[in-house]
Amino acid sequence: MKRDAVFDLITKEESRQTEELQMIPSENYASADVRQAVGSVLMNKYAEGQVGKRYYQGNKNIDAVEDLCKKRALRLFGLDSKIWGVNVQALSGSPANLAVYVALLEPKDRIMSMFLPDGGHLSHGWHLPGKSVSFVSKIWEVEFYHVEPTTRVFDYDEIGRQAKRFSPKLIISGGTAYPREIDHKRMGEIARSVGAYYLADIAHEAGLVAAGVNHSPFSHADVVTMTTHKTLRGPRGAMIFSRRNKIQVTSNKRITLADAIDQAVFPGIQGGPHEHTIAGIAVSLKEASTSSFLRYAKQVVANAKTLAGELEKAGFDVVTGGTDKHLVLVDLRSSGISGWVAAWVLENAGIIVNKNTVPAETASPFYPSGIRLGSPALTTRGMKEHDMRRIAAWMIEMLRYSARWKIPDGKEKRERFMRKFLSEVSEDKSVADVYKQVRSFAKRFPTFPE
Ligand code: DSN
Repeated sequence: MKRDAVFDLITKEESRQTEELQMIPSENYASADVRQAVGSVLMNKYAEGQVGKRYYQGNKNIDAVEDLCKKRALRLFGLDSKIWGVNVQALSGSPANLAVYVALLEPKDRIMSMFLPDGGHLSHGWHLPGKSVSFVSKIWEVEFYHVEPTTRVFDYDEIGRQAKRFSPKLIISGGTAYPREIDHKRMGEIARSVGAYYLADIAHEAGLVAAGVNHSPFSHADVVTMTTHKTLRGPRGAMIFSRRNKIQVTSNKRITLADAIDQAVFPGIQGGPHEHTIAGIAVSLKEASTSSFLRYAKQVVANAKTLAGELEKAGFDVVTGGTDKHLVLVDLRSSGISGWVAAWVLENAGIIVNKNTVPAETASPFYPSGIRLGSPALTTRGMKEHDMRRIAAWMIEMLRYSARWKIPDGKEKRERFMRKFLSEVSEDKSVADVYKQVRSFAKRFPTFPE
């Protein structure tokens, strides 16, 4: 029988992931063990409910897997199970955050979160003036805090003053494109000073926090959410840590935050959990507790700092002048380059980054002014600082090449430009030359950790 076309496409994607440089900071390579767990027979089972309290029969092995995952999660982050609970059933980061809002807030309550172009996340209630983009902003009243315009880092005194004026019930930190560490101590103090809960969303930094390379939010937050597939290097999934030692009082009941979160995930917003994913998370949590993961996490930061340094030396505007973690944001406006153009030129050269909005963004999210890049996946392949310098040199060459392409105004002109640009870039000799070098370089590094 002819092989299903899907498997040919998977083989092609395996080659792409091997031959190109994956530099999207939220992506990584999961190990063969993680992938084996996720592809296992656990996917055949329904398991609504909690460990030991399921609605369907036949869950003794599933219970053991989920229990192991929860214990490993608490151990990895050094948490006492009397003080912290963890839910590992949320399907990914956005449902995890939604479950937190459902658990802690009443409709119309106020949320204060990071402004998206300053590095925030859609699921923190993104909306435009008069237009709700994330559904979260239809249910809850969301106000954003901003970076200080010159330094492009947060001014915590100003966030504190804003919290006093706005009086939110929930303050959220974290996002996708803020290259500096969040001061969780200050955020926790601000939240307590106005009687708000503090949610630290460490989706991006989870692996760095687990390894102790970035600061832990746990002493300062009421709830911590994270995805499991970015720096933590597991399968696509999420975990919600919340306090058992904090009681939530609603009109007719008193329950711990941890119980409120469990109920919000199921039956609040989800049905059966994906136990095959939970098994993959459990495997990755064990991997993340090893000394080799600690070395990995340190190298992720060293590599990202090298990339930032090289780009800055070449005259590019690296937002905040560097990074404390795994990601680098480059504002291309002063170089006269569009983020959309740069991302496509780099893709044609085998370097995969994403176009991104930047602080004080003036363009649309589809044609934004910056690019975002990072080191987690390259570091998994064993690359070090000298490799980053080589990659940065290719990037700089391609960014300089990108400067010749200017996106015109007007829909029709723009569509004509896009067709011409994509066709010419795919045939350009200098781009093809870099692609050839990148491909032979990338193939020297194994993609998936042993
Ligand atoms: N899409 C993720 C990222 O790239 O940062 C966040 O959800």
